[in-house]
Amino acid sequence: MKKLRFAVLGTGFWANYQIPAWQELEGVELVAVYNRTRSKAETIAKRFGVPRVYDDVTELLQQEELDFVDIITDVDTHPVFVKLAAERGLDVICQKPMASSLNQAQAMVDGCRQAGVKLFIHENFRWQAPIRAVKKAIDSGVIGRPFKARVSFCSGFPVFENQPFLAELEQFILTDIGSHVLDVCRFLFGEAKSLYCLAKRVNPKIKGEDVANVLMEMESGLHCYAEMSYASILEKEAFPQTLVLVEGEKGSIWLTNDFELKVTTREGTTSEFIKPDLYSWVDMDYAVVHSSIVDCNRDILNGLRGGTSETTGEDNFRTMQLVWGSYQSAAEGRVLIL
Ligand code: 89Y
Repeated sequence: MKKLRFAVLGTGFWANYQIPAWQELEGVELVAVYNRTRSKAETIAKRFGVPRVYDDVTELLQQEELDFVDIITDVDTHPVFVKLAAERGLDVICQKPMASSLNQAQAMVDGCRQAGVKLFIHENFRWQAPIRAVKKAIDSGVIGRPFKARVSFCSGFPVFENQPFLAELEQFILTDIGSHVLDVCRFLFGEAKSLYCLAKRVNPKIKGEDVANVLMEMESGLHCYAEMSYASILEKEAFPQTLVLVEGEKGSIWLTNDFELKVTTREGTTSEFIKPDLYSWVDMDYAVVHSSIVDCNRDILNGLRGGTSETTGEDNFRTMQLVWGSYQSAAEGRVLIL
């Protein structure tokens, strides 16, 4: 099978993991990297054996013969890079969060559709092994029909040390973590029909909100509480785990700290540990996220090759509606009917 040739745009923190995750897969070839600071692109190219380096995106797109681009830049540049790639007829993968407004996200989806190219969003949390195990347990029917759930990402991890620009975002936790957590809610429980959000900033040194609580009624009737915080000093620091409690008519499923998955019915509780694959290149602080990048990329590669993929632009737009709907609900202090 012909290898798909691609370029990576953006060589910051996440490129250090997305590139080796691609290198775990057959059938793709990374031929060039771009960064506006050339030396950063050179460092990454050297580390991962990438043949060519650019500090001008247009020049890269003119010079290289590509099948797709993987955009791993900060959110502000997503619309412009997606547009440039789509205009050249290239399929596009774009890092989450898709865009810094719902209008921009809509324009990206529409633009790619009109250009006849595929758009995928690199949304990896739903690909984490423990989250997949929760989904499998729900689908097995062991707890019966789920009626209530809590999906939590609450941490005191010094996230601004690795990703300093996060402290500068006017809209922080709902875009950065909400885009993951609300996507996990959709993956596990389907679409939401209403939501109510409360948000606040606790850390005075950052610009945006670092606490958000979103209560949704899903189309199935399930009540889903998504809580996220980077101001939580807890007995057990869980970063970067998403903890999930699902209650059903016949029992409950609890994904708790250290990847422990417990299933409780009237007969008692069973427990197993769903650990992520530990590739040599993962940063142990982020292991469960970094490992899931391989599975996310594999699924997108299937989509690029003409099969299906879960995290298309259209699908992720629905997650974006929850993110931006949460801001609207918090600002207006009301339940939003979706
Ligand atoms: O940017 C975020 C992400 O995608 O996963 C965790 C993170 O690095 C910090 O919140």
